[in-house]
Amino acid sequence: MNLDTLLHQFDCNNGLSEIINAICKSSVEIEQLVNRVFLDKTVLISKCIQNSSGDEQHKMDILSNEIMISNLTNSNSCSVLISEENEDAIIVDESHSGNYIVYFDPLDGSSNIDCNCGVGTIFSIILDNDKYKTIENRVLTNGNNIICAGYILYGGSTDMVIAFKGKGVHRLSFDRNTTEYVHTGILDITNKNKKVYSINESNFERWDIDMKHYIRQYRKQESKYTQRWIGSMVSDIHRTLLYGGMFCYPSDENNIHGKLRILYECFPMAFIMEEAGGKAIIAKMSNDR
Ligand code: AHM
Ligand code: MG
Repeated sequence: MNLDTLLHQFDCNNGLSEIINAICKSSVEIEQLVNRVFLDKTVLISKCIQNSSGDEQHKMDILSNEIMISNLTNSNSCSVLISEENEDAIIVDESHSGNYIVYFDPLDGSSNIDCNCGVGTIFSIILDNDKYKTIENRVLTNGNNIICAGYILYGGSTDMVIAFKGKGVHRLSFDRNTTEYVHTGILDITNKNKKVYSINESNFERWDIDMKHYIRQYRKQESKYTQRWIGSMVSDIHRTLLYGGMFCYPSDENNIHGKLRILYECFPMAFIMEEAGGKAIIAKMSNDR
């Protein structure tokens, strides 16, 4: 089954399938950049400026962001685009405007790209219900309004994982011969039982007492857990979905609000995890993050 058949099966209409196709098209273009990263190294991984989240931007981040914005705008299905790489929400011009707000991180994990580890594009989509309200009153305040979320992992192969509300999580793999995404499985974490915990344990001394206590349970010999940490969220979540286990990124003394961004990283991954039968929890939440 290819992507079009899947979208048809799920009655993705009113522009939703156009958005997903725009994200797929973007992923194919970003994939080509990722593949060339060492050949055009000086250009693609040159450091540029800090983005709105305070991270250093690579040229790759900027190009991936431009690709996403251009394809999503041309889908004629989005009213607002909210990117990790842009300070402000992008209001799509009336002539191209549609019914949905799309959130995305065009290239998560790009700080790892120099060592050829898997990086990814993360997205989530909500219906833009009331265009007469100001943008501040329309954006996502929790993950419950998400109708579709997913990621594309640019790894050994390029995989798209996509979740629709109430319809589970689907994995599609990019076939470079036919240049199509092909359905390669349904991801259900409930029957995956590898004992893996995934966390950047080098932050241990900076966690609060409860967090230290929680992780010590995994460390105990009798727990039989092993630890894995790629340091690229899309790769770490992908492994967790496929094998089971847990992933977390707690706040610490240096990152008092946590490192991961709630809109671009946490909400979409939590949505996917829950659709796959898993749990997503937030222990503490600051109002300003
Ligand atoms: P990025 O958006 O700048 O790429 O940062 C997010 C990434 C995640 O993919 C990953 O889980 C995390 O940063 C790893 O951070 P660290 O290596 O500092 O633990
Ligand atoms: Mg990111």
